[in-house]
Order: sequence, then structure tokens, then C-alpha cells
Amino acid sequence: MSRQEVLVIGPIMPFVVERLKLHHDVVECENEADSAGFLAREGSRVRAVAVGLHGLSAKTIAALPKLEIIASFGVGYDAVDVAAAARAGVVVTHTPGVLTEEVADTALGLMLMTVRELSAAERHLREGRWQSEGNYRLSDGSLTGAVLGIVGLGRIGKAIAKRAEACGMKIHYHGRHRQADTAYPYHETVVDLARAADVVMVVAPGGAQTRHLINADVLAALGPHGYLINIGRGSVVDEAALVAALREGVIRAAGLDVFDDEPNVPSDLIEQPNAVLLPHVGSASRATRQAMGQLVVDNICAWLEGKPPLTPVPETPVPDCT
Ligand code: 8YV
Repeated sequence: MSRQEVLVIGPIMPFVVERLKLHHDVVECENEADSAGFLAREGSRVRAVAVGLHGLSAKTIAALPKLEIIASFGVGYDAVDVAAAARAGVVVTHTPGVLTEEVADTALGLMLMTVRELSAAERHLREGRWQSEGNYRLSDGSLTGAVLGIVGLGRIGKAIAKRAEACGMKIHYHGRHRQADTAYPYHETVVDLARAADVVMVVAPGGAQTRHLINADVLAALGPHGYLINIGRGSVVDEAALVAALREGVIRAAGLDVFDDEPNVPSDLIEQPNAVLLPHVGSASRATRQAMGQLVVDNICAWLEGKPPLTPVPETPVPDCT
């Protein structure tokens, strides 16, 4: 295979860069703004780009006239302008499958932390209040017998459903379409789902179509004994409406792994005692991140060897490589 120019726009795992360097000439830029000088000088040589959570804009895509493939690190690719990539005939790949079980485990853990108040109970012990005040209070919620309303019943949503069923939960769902291969009750709207659910679990992807899908109306429908868990994308939840709902008891509690403007979590949210907050660790085990990184490398190397990409997104064209 001949060596080709690959641009890595970070942050991305160092081993992705190391492995790409074994086969190609790799240029690293910390972020898109940082890449501007390089793009002006050398942009016309780049055939492949690897990007992390911050994605790639239409402007950068336009500055790379020879670009053929964008390999995005993560299953969600809302930060990559796929419409611009499709117009430019550029293939976009992501990393589905290899993180499904890990994210589903995190989702279950976050739901348990939130409904059974496990992080608050731990704080009670660490702060010496078990001795000074007595037992931690009884949690209002339980998983057994509760209805879990999943927003976005894709691969990860189904893996969460399987785990929740093992905990004695009943599964309902909402998504763009009713799915023929599942017997779980379907709800046409998120408000209907929230009305039926004790816990709403957001697994939906980000982007314009899902922006603020979870709004004040949905939270009101979930009600004062309801819980919201978000493992998908921060943009799906209207954070200001959520803060108000947590503060005013419109819902009981929320567990969030993702936020609108990461890593900047609003102080209003941090101050809420009924919010369990994780720093986007859904897929963050060494083994899973390694597998995601390897898939980024494999997609780029396959493409530059004239083979089809392994895991293209559905929105961009995959030219015939035969
Ligand atoms: C990663 C994710 O944390 O796959 C996704 O869509 O959000 C996470 O698994 C993220 O891609 C890290 O860059």
C-alpha cells in the first residue's frame, strides 16, 4: 500500500495515531481552528481524516478537495457535517457495535445510581453522616416492576432493554418508527411514552432532528415520581427545562452522562441534589475505546487500500470499490 496523507483532528486516542503512522503519513491538529494553517498549505494532499467527538465542519470539508473518507471515533456522528460530506462525495464512517454492551452497562449503572440514590447514599457514608445522623433515607424508586421508556430502540437501546428486563422492568419505547421485530409497546410521541413510563431513558442520537426532544412537556408527562436518564446526546434534552423540573419537583431525579456543551456542565445542574452527573463515560473502558480506535484505523486503512469501508454511516455514498 502506498503511503497517503492522513489528517487527525484531535483529541483522539494516541494509539490511533500510532497505528495510522505505521502505514501512512499522519498530520495531527489539536482542533479544527488549529488545522487552518495546515489546510491552507497542504489541504489538497489529504485523502483521509480521523476525527473525535468534536467532529468536522462543512468549512473544513471544503478545504480538503482530495478528501475521500472521514472516520469518526464514536457511534454518534452528529458533530460531522454528513450532508456536506455527502455533497462532496466523501464517505463517513463511525464505530457502531464495539461499544454497545459497554454503553448499555453504563446506562444500567446510571439508572441504578439515580433511582436507588446510590451516589447520594455513598456521600452520606463518606461524610460521616451514617454515624452522626443514622441510616441513609429509603429511596423512593425501585427498578423491579417499573416501566422503562426507551427513546431510541437501536442496538444500544435493545442492549439496555435486555439488562432492564433482567432487573424486572417492563419496556416501552418511542422512535422514528414502530419496529416489527419487537413486542415492546410503541408510543407515537415522547409525551405518550413519558406518561406511561417511570423512567425515561434517552439513547437517541444528537442532531437537528432530536434537538430538545425532551422538553418541559415531556418532563411534566413523566411526573413527580419519574426519572430521566440520558446516555445519548446532551442536545436531546432541554437542559434549562430539566433544571427547572428538578428544582420544582416536576420529576423526581435525573441521571446524565452527556451534556449540551461538554465539558461545561451548567452550575445550575451541578447544584441539584437530585441529579446524578457523569463525565461522558458511557463507552470509556480501555478495552472498548481500544476497539473503537482500531475501527477508525481499519476503516481508513481499508479505504486507502481500495477496499470498501467497514462501518459507513447510511447518509453518505459508498462508491463501488470492486
Ligand atoms: C465516546 C460516544 O465517548 O460513541 C459515541 O457516540 O459518545 C462515546 O462513545 C465519544 O465518541 C468519545 O469521543
